Amino acid sequence: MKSAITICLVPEARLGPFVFHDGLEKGCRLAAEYGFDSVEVFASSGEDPQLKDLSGCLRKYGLGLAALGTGAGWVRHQWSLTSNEGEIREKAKQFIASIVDRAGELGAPAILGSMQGRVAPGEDRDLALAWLADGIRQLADRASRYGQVLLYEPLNRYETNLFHLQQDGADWIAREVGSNVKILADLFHMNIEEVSLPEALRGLGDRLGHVHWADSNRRAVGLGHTSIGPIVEALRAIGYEGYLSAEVFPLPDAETAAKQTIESLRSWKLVA
Ligand code: LER
Ligand code: MN
Repeated sequence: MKSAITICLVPEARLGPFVFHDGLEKGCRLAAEYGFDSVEVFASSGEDPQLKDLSGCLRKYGLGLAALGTGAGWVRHQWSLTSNEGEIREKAKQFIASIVDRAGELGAPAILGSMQGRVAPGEDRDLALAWLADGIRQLADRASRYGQVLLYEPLNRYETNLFHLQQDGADWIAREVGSNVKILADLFHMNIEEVSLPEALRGLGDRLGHVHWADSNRRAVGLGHTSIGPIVEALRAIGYEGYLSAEVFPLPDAETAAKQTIESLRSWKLVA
């Protein structure tokens, strides 16, 4: 498996669950210093000027790009693929598409998390899911131009009313959307929703495409109460070889969160 750590380039998400918030250069330098294989970047948009420096930064520090997040479209504009305004859904799709392009050019996938949105009050759930399926299909198709998948992330009940359980999300994708989408399993959301984290991961099998490596309280793994051993066993049992990415709060500070994360990955022999 491969290690990753999050860098947030969006001032409005300063309080969000990302480890590094002080620019791309410093985030990449620290990621490399702590021994991470790669970074996951949360940018303002596909046109974020800082993304122009990304490939140079990755090269300079010998890092890979694990994924690009798309949630800034929600944080900054409240756009989503399930808005009941067609114009907003279109803006959401274009926003994500541009990040799919930037990620694809750098050989990485984009993440559909917060931008999935939710069924609006009074709106028909089946209609909202049809909009979502339509959006995901188009974006997954776009990702395929770069040989990439789209990562779909089930979120906890406080962030969406669409899919909370890994299996529900993955089954719906298989049934209604089709291929070229993998599931992003965020251990923080799973801790709120799943009966058993390891069983949910086993159930995903090769549909698992990315992991947000977070403890129960969304701190670095080891600083909460999630039982990691059975999760590690499950990841090995399904032959997962992708990224374990620290999407956690910089608590008590970014350096400690980074150090604790890489130590957790090494102590379970998940990375070298
Ligand atoms: C949001 O809570 C989250 O987990 C992100 O990865 C989604 O964009
Ligand atoms: Mn996440």
